[in-house]
Amino acid sequence: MVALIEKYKAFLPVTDETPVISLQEGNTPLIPAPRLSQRIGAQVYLKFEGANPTGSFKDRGMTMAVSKAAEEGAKAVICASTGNTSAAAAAYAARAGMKCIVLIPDGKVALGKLAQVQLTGADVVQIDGNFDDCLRMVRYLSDNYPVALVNSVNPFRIEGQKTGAFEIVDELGDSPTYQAMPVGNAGNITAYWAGYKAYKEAGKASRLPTMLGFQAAGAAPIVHGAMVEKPETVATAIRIGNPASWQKALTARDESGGVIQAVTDEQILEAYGLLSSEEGVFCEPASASGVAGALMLAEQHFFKPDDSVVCILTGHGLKDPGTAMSRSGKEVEVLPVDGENLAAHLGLK
Ligand code: AN7
Repeated sequence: MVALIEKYKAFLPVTDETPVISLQEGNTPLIPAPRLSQRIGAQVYLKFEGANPTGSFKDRGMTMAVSKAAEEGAKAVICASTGNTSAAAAAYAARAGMKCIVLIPDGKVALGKLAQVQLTGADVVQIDGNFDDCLRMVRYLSDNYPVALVNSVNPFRIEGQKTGAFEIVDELGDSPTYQAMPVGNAGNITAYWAGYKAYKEAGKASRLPTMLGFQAAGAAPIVHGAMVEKPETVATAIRIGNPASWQKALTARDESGGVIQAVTDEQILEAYGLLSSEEGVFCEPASASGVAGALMLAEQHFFKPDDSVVCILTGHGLKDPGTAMSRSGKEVEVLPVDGENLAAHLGLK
């Protein structure tokens, strides 16, 4: 195994002097999805970013951001987060021997993410506000105190996240026709678009994909063209009302001839369930919003049978056990140790 930074060195702003802080991130599976392909009427692949070391795509950006912070001599990093950024920052900071400070919105971070961060010993503070308030605070603190900001406003984060696009092209042999993904703070759509463009320029891809971004209906500032004061969605990872990379997301959309649309919580949960029950792939709710969006577009006969559609599943399902339990709507029963009774109960006889 080779660190992401080493593998894609030629496309990243690193030198031989850059210390590589790596957890062997990247190289995530691109899983063909036959049942979804049938539903959508195109060739659907799932880029399962949950397979990264901290369980989300954030590791791609964080290996870069923390390596560059180490190169610059930083002793501490700070981030605002809906959960996944903090899990990645805390892990890579631990690896680098740096202090990590995390600001999270009050009560809205999924349990798995909080558990990960807590065990690293990072300084975690809940803010009496939402993600956007947290981001304002970490900008203030990093502007005024000696601590490196590792949110995606840090350009090295975007650089690292471009590698997701590189891997897809390396595996498919070219860019897919479409890429569908969730949009929160809009760093990832910005990064993927930059990655595809860089690869095309280098002659590694012959074409660019059309970018399809999806926000949760209760947190869809880019779709509505207006900040959302109190964003709300079951997909807490993308509960963001004022995305930092707003303009860059519009550029990715417009240059690629794509769309950024809203999907409801019910559409997100429906796609989340289908991914699990029909494809055996367990992602977190926010990650399912790209698939929900592709399903919605398919209803309008948007895709052609030969189109390839890569859906980025940004985070692992284990990040948010609470939503999985409540969506299943089932209690696990306790029955006596009795073979015939079990057979009857399970419909085997
Ligand atoms: C699973 O962790 O913003 O549009 O603070 O965790 O690049 O923000 C997470 C975002 C999609 C949206 N899917 O990506 C954070 C945070 C998952 C996420 C997004 C996030 P961006």
